[in-house]
Amino acid sequence: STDHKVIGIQYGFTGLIFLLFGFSLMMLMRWQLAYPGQALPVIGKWLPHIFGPNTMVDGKMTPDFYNSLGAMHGTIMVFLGIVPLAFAAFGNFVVPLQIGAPDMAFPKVNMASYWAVFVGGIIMLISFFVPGGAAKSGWTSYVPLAAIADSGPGHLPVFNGQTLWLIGFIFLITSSLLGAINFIATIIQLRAKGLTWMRLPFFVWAQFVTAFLLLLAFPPLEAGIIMQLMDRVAATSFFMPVGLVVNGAPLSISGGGSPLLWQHLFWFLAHPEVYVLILPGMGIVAEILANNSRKPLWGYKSLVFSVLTIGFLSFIVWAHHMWLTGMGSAVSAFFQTTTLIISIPSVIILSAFFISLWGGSIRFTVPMLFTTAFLPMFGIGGLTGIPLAFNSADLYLHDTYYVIAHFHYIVAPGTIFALFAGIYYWFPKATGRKMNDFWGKVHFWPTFICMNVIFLPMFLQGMAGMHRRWYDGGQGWNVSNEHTIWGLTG
Ligand code: HEM
Ligand SMILES: [Cu+2]
Repeated sequence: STDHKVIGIQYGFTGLIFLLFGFSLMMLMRWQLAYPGQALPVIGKWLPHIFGPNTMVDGKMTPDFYNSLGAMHGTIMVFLGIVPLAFAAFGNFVVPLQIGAPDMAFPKVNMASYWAVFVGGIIMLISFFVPGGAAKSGWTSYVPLAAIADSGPGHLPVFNGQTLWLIGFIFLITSSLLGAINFIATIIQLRAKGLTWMRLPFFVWAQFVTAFLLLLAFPPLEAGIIMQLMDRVAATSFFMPVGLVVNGAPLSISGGGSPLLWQHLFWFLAHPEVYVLILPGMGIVAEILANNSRKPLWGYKSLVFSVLTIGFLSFIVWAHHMWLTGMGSAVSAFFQTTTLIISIPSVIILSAFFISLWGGSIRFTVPMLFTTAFLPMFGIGGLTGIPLAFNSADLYLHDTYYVIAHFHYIVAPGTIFALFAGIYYWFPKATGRKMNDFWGKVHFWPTFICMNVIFLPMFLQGMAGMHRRWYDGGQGWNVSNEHTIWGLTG
C-alpha cells in the first residue's frame, strides 16, 4: 500500500515484533549472566535446533553465541525496533493528520522505505542461521575485531554473520534516508494553508528535526559500512592496520588502514542516532501531556528552539564516545564542552514539560501514566550522562554497566514508555476502539517497577567496575580472588 496510515501501521507491527525479538535475545543473555555456565532449563535443549549446534551446548551458552546475542540485541532494538516505531510508524500515521496533508509527499518512496527496512530485517534474521551465527562484534562493530570476525575455517564468504550484518545495514540506512527525505518534503510542502512554522505541533517539530538527523548522519556511516564490507570481501584495508597479528600469525594486509576512522564514522552517525531515538518520544510525550493536563504546553517557543539546538549540536559531540582513544587535550576539551552544552536544551525541554503539568487539571489515563513516568526516567538518563561528559570520569566509567544504565534509562523507561503512551493514545484513532483501561494499568505499574529493578542496580555494578561485555558477568574474577586468599594464607 502507499497509504500513509497503512504504512504507519505496517511499520508499527514490524517495530513491535523486532522489539519483542530483541528483548528475547537479552533474556537469554541475562540467564547466562545470572547463572554463568549453567544449563538453561527447558528451552536450553531445543535452542540448538533453531540456532545451530554451537550455540547452547548441552543447554549451556557458548561465548560466541553470547556475543551474537549482545551485538544483535543492540542492532535490532535501535535500528529495527525503535526507529521504525518511533520515527516511521508514529511519523507516518500522525504527521500528515496533524499538518492537514492528504498523504506523505512521495507515497511510493514511502512504500519503498518500508520494504527496505523489511528486507534489512530479514537479512539480519537470516544471519542467525548461517555457519558461525550472527554478527558478534557489538552493535558498534568496531574494527579490527569486526573485520576479522566470522571469517576463516567454518565460515562462508558472504553468508557469514558480520558480512550479512553489513549488507542488512545498507538496507536499513536506505530505508531511513528515503523516510527522512519524505518527512522533510512533506512537512515543508504539504502543510495546510495558514499552518505556519510556529504553529506546528511540537510533535511535528520533533519528527522534522529527527528526519534531518537521519538524512545528514547516515551517509558517512553508509560509506563506512561499504568500506568495511570491502575490507571483508575485496581485500581492501580501509580499517585494517599494518602489522596486525591474529592468533599468533601476522595478517597480510595491503597498505595500512585506520581502525580509528571506523569509530569516527560510526559515532558521527550514532550520536545523532541516539537523539533519533529520543526526539520522537519527546514529541509524543508533549502531545499527551498537553491533552491530559487540559492546557497548552508551557514554553512552546523554547521547546522548538531547544529541539533545533539539539539537532545542530548533536553533530559535534560524537567523540565523547571515544575518550579512551588518546585524542589529546585540545580535541577532548572541545568535545567535553559541546557535550556539556547539549545537555542544556535537554534540561529546558524536560523543565518545560514539568512546568506544563503545573496548575493543569490532570487526568491519569493510561497514556498519561506512561508519559508522567517518562519524565523522571529521562531525567535520570540525562543526568547520569553528565559524568560521562568529563573524560577524567569516563576513564573509569567507559564500557562499564554505568554506561549501559545511562542510555537504557533514556531508551527503555524513556523512549519505550513514550511509545507505549503513544500506542494507547492513538489506538482509538487507528481502530475506532479504546484500549481497556484496567489492563492498561496492569501493564503500566509492573513495567514501571521492573524497569527500575533492572536498570538502577546497573549504575552500581558499573561504578564497581563491571565491564559491559563480560560473558560471565565478572564472576570469572572470583578465581583470582580465590588465588589471592590462598596466597595470603600461604
Ligand atoms: C543529556 C546529556 C547527555 C550526556 C552529557 C551524555 C553523555 C554520554 C557520554 C559521554 C557517553 C559515552 C560514555 C562511554 O562510552 O564511556 C554516552 C553514552 C551513550 N549515551 Fe549519552 N549522554 C546524554 C544524553 C543521552 C541521550 C538523550 C541519549 C539517547 C537518546 C543517550 C544515549 C547514549 C548511548 C546509546 C550511549 C552509549 C552507546 C554505546 O557505547 O553503546 N545519551 N552518553
Ligand atoms: Cu553520544
